[in-house]
Amino acid sequence: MKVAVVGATGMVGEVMLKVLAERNFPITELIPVASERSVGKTITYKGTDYSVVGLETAVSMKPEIALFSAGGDTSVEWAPKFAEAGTTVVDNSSAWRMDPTKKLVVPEINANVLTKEDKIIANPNCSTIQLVMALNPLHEKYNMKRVVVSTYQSVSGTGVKAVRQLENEIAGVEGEMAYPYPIGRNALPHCDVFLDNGYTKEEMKLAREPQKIMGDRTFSISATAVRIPTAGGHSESVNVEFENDFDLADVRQLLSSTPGVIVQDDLENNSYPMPIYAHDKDEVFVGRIRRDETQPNTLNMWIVADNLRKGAATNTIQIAEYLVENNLV
Ligand code: A2P
Ligand code: 11C
Repeated sequence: MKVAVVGATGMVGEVMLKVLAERNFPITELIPVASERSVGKTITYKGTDYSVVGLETAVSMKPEIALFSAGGDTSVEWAPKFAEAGTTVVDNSSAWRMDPTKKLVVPEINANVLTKEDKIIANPNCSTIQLVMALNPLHEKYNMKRVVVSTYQSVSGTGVKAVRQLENEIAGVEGEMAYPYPIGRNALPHCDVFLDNGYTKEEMKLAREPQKIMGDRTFSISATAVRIPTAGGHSESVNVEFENDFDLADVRQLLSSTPGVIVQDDLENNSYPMPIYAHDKDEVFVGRIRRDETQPNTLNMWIVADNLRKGAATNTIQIAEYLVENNLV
């Protein structure tokens, strides 16, 4: 496969290259793509040097697959141009996710919706992916009615400028600010932009994307998204009310047997998911699984995953792997 990575010099793009190499994705030619500022820079992949090219050049090279993570504006403008040239685009931005003509995919849940005709495929938001990985098997058995989720999101979700802001604050040096306030020793109830309904765009992604991925609008999700000074992954406190009652041992068993999910829930040994352990891993970690004692059929749990891996690069590449394995490109 001739594969373009659009945004190859960015935070997610770099992880994409790492994950492609680790998983031995069948690449015959790699096309690293970035903005005009980076054209000519060298990217090393599996010991071979590749020159970064611009978008126009990349389209003309007609890759079979283009993995996009260069922001929504780049996706809106350029994904259709690649698609017209016959390339299948897997896009990590929010540009196409809620477009009814585009599929929104977490391979463990709904890869079977993909066909050869899908030329632009959307990768969900990072905090959505880890949430649905844990909710889907439980919903299939107990039928969810309502979910309340509060997130504790890593600065890496904002990008390199935010990671630098945190590093500068820790080092006590002045620098460019990615957020309107300090992030060290702080918590900002503000991820992405505020919308007219008083929620942030990130919170509305969490409310809407799961319904599309799981192909079900019978449940509702209410979200509060918070940025905290961590760098390794996103965490989520999740309260789920089901139609049917559940058995806690069965919940643990269901989650443990779900591919891509690891239950880490041994209180005697202080074992629970944390970003420092989820960092650099592809799995979604679930712990603190317990009954909500204030309401029937309701569960509390804590979900952690590396937002740049399963939340972005790994999920995108799993979609590409599915396309290749099923002759859809
Ligand atoms: P560049 O490094 O040349 O700016 P991050 O999210 O970590 O900031 O990374 C964004 C990625 O998207 C980078 O690889 C960046 O390239 C790329 N990018 C940003 N704007 C454009 C654009 N207009 N055209 C192509 N690539 C872009
Ligand atoms: C964050 N979820 O952590 C964001 C990053 O819609 O793909 C990814 C934004 C998106 O702030």
